[in-house]
Amino acid sequence: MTMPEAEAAAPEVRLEFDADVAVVTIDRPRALNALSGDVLESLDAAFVEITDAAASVRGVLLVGAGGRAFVAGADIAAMAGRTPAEGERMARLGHRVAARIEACPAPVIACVDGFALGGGLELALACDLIYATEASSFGQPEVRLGLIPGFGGTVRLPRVVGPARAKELIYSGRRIGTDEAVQAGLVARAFPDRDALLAGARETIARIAENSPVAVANAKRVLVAASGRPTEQAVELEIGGFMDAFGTDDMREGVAAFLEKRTPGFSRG
Ligand code: CO8
Repeated sequence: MTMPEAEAAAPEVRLEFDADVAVVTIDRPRALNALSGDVLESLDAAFVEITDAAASVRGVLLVGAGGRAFVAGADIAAMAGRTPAEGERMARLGHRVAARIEACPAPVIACVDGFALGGGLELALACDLIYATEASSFGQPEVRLGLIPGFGGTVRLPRVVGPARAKELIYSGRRIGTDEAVQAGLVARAFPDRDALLAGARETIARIAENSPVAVANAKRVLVAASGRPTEQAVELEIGGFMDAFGTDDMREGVAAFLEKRTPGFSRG
């Protein structure tokens, strides 16, 4: 049966603005939201748009549609027969998306409900926080396909869970549940179901939104830039960000408000 025109054209990545929260939904449930080239390009475009609207966005939720998966990895069907040069292009596109997420001034929460595997886990690792439902699962199964992680798994996973656990996960390709992912520090908070997950993520963004958007963006910039660097370089980056804070109206306002025992009126970013 031919798909109706409108259904065939339904976007596989949706960006919605709900007050000061941006929601990015990967909606390709028939392939468990696997990352095709089109999905990655659309994610890239969505994060460019969010960054352009930075002044009115206090947080971003990244979710997978369909109730079974956040993202089950890169699109395996699309990888068959690819050359090394095509593999490189694919990995670079994935890394461009990760860089956009890290460059987005507002914190991004990966809301995992279901599978976060391969490129799906790597996408979540590029976000600031991973929240998950209790029934979710995580893994880097690339070696089972003769591949290796190509979208940051060898870089960000060891930083988050430590090299030993990252090696064990990457070499074995085994999947872990949310409990183990929380213990490993991969998942920041677990929730009983999807509704609680989304409510919890929104609550965190509301809490963040009480603070100076300039300071939150400054902290994110330093955290991202310092990650994985030697201590002396990381410390210099922190000093630079701390120094920058002294040049902001929000710092004057925040300190004045504390001293005057009132609620600060921060800028809109
Ligand atoms: N790519 C394409 N299609 C997929 C993918 C995928 N990664 N995962 C699932 N699907 C499809 C299945 O083919 C199936 O389609 P169909 O109904 O047409 O046969 C549909 O989704 C449902 O999947 P299953 O029938 O397999 O569902 P199960 O409940 O039996 O199993 C699993 C769910 C365990 C998640 C299973 O689908 C699975 O193992 N999927 C593959 C997971 C995986 O290996 N991911 C890693 C991929 S490689 C990768 O991510 C490399 C990262 C490098 C990125 C570089 C830049 C982006």
